[in-house]
Amino acid sequence: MKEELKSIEQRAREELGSVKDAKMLEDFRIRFLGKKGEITAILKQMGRLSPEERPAMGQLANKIRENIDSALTKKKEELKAAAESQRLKAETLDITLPGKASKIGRPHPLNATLEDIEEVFLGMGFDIVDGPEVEKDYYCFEALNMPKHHPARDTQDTFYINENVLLRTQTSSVQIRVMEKKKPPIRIISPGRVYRSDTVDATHSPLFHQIEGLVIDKGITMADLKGTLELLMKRLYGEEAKVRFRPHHFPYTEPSAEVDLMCFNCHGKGCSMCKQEGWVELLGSGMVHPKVLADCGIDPEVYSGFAFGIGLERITMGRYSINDMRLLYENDMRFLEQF
Ligand code: 2NL
Repeated sequence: MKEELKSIEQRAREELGSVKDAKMLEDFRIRFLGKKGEITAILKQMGRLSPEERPAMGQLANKIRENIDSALTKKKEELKAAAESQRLKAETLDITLPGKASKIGRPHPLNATLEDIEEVFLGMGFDIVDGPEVEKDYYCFEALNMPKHHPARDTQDTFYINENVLLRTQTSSVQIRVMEKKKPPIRIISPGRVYRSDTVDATHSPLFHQIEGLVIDKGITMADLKGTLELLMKRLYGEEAKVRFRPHHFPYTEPSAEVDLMCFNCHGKGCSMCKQEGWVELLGSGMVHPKVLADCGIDPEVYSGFAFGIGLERITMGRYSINDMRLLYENDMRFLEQF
């Protein structure tokens, strides 16, 4: 029996040497140390021994069980360490490999211009307001002194949903909604998408963007309009920017003026960039028509105000010397990465 135990220990040590993974180790444990294992089988035969022989044999069996068990524990740790170092080896970082450059985004030129304009007006205490793009014709035309049959309402120029609902052609509609609800003083800008039934070319798109502005209070004059827009242009184009106000006509303002910027290229002399004009048209503006105020419930005898409309695409194209509007919508990275 003693020899059998010794030979079990001998075999156990040999076999443990060829154990390669956790599964083999578990098989090994069951075979030698398990309830139906070899050591247990020997212990079951103890009954055959004389009472004097039993304690020594029992001790030896237990000793061998402990030896095998501690060899197994050691093997278990070795396997664990080997697996760990295998894992670390597989995960090794090659810090000499060139990194992947992370592409950092940037504002689209239209958004960059919009954000700059918003900042100037926020600095002057204006609120930024939003409104529906699908609009009633009342807010887009009627309330702006363009009654039915006004030429600006031609279906050639406007996308109608039905007789009374359309895609807004300017964001003045948002400002009418504010005037209806809020009493002066009012200082707002309303940026957003607007729609016209135009065919796409270098300077036209059926969807474009506008920023309208409106100031209503007691004692507002054309001087406030000029001061505000001059400041905007100096902030956008630099202190040396020169603007001029040229008489114009809009149904919703009286008097009305278009605002031109002196050509940066020729300083007013005329060149190919300004089509020999010396000046480039930037935006339309004027003093809000008394009828527009009255229709919104604002007494034109007490209050006056100015308004203006800026085409975001036009300002952006001028600012970055972009000669084709379509570039602003195509999302070609080769174009956008230049800004
Ligand atoms: C342009 C420039 C303009 C306005 C928009 C406006 C808004 C209200 C009342 C009066 Cl609520 N006017 N906006 C004023 C002048 C010009 O847009 O070139 N439009 C065709």
